Amino acid sequence: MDITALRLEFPALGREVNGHGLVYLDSAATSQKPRRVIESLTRFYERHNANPHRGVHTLAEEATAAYEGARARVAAFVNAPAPEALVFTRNTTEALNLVAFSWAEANLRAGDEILVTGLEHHSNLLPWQRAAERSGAVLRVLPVEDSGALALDELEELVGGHTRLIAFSGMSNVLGTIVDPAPLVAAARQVGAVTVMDGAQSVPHLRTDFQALGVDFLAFSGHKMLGPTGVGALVARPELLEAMPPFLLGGGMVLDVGEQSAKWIEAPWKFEAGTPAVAEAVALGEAVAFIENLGWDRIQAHEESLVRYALDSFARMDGLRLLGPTEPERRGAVFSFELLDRAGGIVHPHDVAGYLDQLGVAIRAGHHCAKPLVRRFGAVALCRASFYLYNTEAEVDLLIEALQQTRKFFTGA
Ligand code: C6P
Repeated sequence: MDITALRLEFPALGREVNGHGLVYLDSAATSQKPRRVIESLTRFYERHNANPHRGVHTLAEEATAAYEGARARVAAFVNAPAPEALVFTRNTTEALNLVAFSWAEANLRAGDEILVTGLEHHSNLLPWQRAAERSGAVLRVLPVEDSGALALDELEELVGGHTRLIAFSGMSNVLGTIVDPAPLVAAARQVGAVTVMDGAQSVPHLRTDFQALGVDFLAFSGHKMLGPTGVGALVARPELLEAMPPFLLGGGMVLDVGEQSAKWIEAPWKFEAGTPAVAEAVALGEAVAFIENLGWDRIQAHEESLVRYALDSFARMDGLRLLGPTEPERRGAVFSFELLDRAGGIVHPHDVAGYLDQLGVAIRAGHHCAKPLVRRFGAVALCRASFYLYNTEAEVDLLIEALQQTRKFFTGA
């Protein structure tokens, strides 16, 4: 992959920050966008802007065709069974809430059980806490081992006749752990439970085949995979979507409305009440075309070699505690760590991130919206560097140099 040429397609990567060329290592929070995606937003607003599914004039027809074309493109990208199996949402969070409200309202009863894992982002935990509260169901948690892997040997004990739903993320946004859905899907099938996969971190980095995975629901966000903010997706088995009541109610999702009652249109449109993020959906279609043109084999090979290189580099650095799997094949390019002083104390992650920013290096610091997981590893906050297809080994070197300088500044080490 010609990374130098590729990087030129991302205008933001050419920026200077505090007198240094930007080293952007925060793609797990949101990725940068290629010019092709940015231009597709402008093109839509300049030429085709209208409200889809609500008009017969030319621009309205064009907007509808562009929006539905984007649905077909994004659905094919994850091998959904049909375009109609994909509901456009604002992001992963909204997609997961949709399931936790709509599916749960129709299916969960007191005494039922929901299983989540200890790796979850708040977006795949809080909606299930609420669903449990509302229905009287019990929320159980599959623990995480010290290695960052799920404690799968506890699955048999935690999944039983009362389990109705298993929710898990495809890749941890903190530890980088890649989760194999197969044992979770198999356990759910044995007891007739449904599975919900949070693909916020996995879909941008790993080829994803919804049908081959065998999950029932898959959620992801456009903005973490080169697309714009404000659009994401829920992919689901069509028969589940058909049986679920709508989550939000309003314009664009009704067959008929009386003063006291209403009837819905079919899925996915019954879940898309109100004017959708049309330009953003179209731009997400451009983002997936960009990824497909690059090719998954090349993208994954590049990221795998970055993971190996970064793991070696972190291992050679003094005073750094890295969390998550140490085997490169079991993790993505998301690295959470602590910088230690000579007495084994911790340099506060916000100090580290602030100092790195002075050197042009953008990382994230904090609890990464996964407080129970961060606490599980004895921390309240962590530094996190996350890489994507446009990052280079030279940027790993720049990060390590900048971290050494940071450690020296704060600890004298
Ligand atoms: N994680 C991060 O810096 P939204 O915000 O809805 O697009 O995605 C939510 C979400 C859900 N699951 C996982 C595993 C995630 O990593 C995220 C978003 C960002 O780690 C922002 S907190």
